[in-house]
Amino acid sequence: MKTTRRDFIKISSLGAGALAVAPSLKWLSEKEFPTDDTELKRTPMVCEVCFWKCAGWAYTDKDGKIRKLVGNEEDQHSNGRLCPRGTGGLGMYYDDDRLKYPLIRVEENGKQTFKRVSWDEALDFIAKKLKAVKEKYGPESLGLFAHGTVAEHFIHFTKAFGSKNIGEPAYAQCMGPRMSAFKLTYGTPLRSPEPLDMRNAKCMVLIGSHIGENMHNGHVQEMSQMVENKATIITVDPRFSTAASKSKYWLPIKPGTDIALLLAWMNVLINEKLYDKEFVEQNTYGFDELKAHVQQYTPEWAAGITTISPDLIRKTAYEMAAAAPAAIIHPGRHATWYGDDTQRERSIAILNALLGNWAKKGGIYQPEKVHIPEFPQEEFPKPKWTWRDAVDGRFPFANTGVTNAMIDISHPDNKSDKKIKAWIIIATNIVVSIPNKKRTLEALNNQELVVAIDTMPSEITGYADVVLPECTYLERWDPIRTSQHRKPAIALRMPATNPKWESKPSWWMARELGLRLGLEGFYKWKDYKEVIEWQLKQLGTSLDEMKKVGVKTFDREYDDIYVDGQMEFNTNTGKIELYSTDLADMGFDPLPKYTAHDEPDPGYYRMIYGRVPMHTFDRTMNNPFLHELRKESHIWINPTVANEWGLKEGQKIWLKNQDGVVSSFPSTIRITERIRFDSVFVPHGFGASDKRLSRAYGNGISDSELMTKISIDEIMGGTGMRGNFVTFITEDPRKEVES
Ligand code: MGD
Ligand code: SF4
Repeated sequence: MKTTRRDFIKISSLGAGALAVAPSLKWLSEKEFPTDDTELKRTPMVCEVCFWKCAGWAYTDKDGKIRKLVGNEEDQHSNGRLCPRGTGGLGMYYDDDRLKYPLIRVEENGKQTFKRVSWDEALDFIAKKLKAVKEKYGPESLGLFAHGTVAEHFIHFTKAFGSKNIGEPAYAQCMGPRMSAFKLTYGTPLRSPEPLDMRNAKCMVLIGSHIGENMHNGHVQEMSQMVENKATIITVDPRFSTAASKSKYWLPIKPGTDIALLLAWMNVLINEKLYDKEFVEQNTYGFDELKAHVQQYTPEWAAGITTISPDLIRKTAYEMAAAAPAAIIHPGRHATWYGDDTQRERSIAILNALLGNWAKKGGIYQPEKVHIPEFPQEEFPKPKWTWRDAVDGRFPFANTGVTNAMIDISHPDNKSDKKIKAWIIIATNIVVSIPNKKRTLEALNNQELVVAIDTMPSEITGYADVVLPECTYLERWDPIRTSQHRKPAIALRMPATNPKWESKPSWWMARELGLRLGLEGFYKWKDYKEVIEWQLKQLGTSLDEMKKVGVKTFDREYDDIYVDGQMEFNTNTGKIELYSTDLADMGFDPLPKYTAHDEPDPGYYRMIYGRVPMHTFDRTMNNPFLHELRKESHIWINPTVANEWGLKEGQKIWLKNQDGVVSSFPSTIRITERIRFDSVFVPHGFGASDKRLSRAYGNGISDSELMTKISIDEIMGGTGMRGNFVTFITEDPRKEVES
């Protein structure tokens, strides 16, 4: 099979119409919006606008039009209230830019374009290509990139096909270091939603985690409760974030030096005997080694590195100690910063242990979740190799597939016989979410088949051979939501209305492909609803009941949400490993150390990035309602820097990074004391480059584009992205090129 370079198809003839027609918001007018809920039918839903997965209700009118989305009162994730993004989620359904039909890349008059095809044509094409790839390279040569709930349908398909090469940016570009660090320290990765007993906490440290801007619904609510309770919040951030504005202490740390601060806090707690002695004696391993190790990391030493005064370091350590065990160092979520991220997360894990907050009220509680029984099927075949066998022993503590390792295995410079040769990409925009787009595209062009399954024509679809339009979460069945919480619970997502245009749910696509590839044994059902009905029955409930309640909460199996005394941990020593025996065995530092990171050249500033409350990554940027709330990114610049450069509030500028990469689009600047002089803040998700996204296209600077320097965390494979530096360009750089 020949692989050709895939030109990015910016706009197909099919998409052209959508460019001109922005969806009407008129239907939201008061006159049209029924105020009497009795006219509306309600259907249980689980929000997919972000990973928090709040459960709620979709209200539909007699014409099948979805009118509003609200939270389910019984749901622990939302407590009956959706966040603004969740409420605006129906914009995803109404977006006229949505993918409407299956598309196949063809060449016409020497130019690549997409041709509208039938579902049969698209699926037959994919099945034929997958068969050929399997025969030539083996089933393991299929790689899956996935994100969100729908990932499950194609994980099932990929395993049935015979491959376990499955990766999610939600791991190696997000919370992977945290999961690995907690697994190494406590024997369990801290999963989502993070079991933090914030509503009972007396003190919380947010270190690079900006609750309020990252809008993790349940946590935002619990943090509000903390503010009401007058609990002490300590925010460590180079930026005065919304969370910082609600905090007693803001520590404007020099970016990249967080480990130094964490080590100095350990030094104070240990040397001033403020740690929980009894807890540490009963439950931890390696305290003496830790004590000796942190002697060098005094607050005075850390002050020179972090720019936080020794007094403030001590004072904040005393605050934590006074509140312990009802004190939490929040482990954060997007943790892939500088390449030593597992060690930073280990420092956080260790500090929590010194506060003795594991399984304590106001600390980290013990969650429970419902185990959903598997629908009867054949056993998955055992692959001959996985990505782990192809990376020469790197990333030994990765808990799951490492996307960037999969890209390496897919790349033309991979000389081993273990190769990925076909990609399925579902619900993840990997050219934006995985840094180093150039390498991703080189690997993509080395594939014999690239399939993108999305609801929107996001950038990645422009590089696919086949684009399959998925209907939104409001139009389909999906796996029953089960996630850990104070009480185990399940929630139902079912269609509130029919799929628009020719979009289909991914369970249907996966099954249809499976049947074409002889995988009937893994699809012993016709409709996913059957699977859900069967599972609900095993759990002692029914579809009828779930349609009425949406969320069903069960009693806990164990009465151990909080535990006193000695506990057993799933580590080599059975204890919380302050000193990690696993890391020592594999030649990594068993105790976290501070390492200095590169500094910017004069005239350059560290690019830090983060969230805005009304958007989730880039997935919501084209949503007509959320776009109305926040259209453009604003680059935060300190007034001293702005003066030096003669920059004015509201001016549009371009950014150039240390490798000479210039942003495709400009952004408006915001001059504010709320950011340090050595950093520039770029909100993530803006600056879409696909014109088919008629609202999101070109609206600001894409942080991803400027991330050409990546620091790999060898412990688990995460891609540190905060080592990039930027400078300012005030004149349109394209004009210079044109003239
Ligand atoms: P999203 O941008 O939310 O996630 O990055 P991604 O995995 O790319 O969504 C990706 C795609 O899902 C969109 O194209 C959207 O249209 C599609 N989609 C939405 N709903 C559905 C659906 O129901 N079905 C299908 N098939 N598709 C759907 C997230 C990742 O990015 C994460 S988790 C983090 S924490 C990192 N954050 C980050 C950052 O802050 N900056 C930079 N530069 N990169 C980052 N990468 C990581
Ligand atoms: Fe939806 Fe908001 Fe909940 Fe995320 S936090 S699942 S966007 S309601």
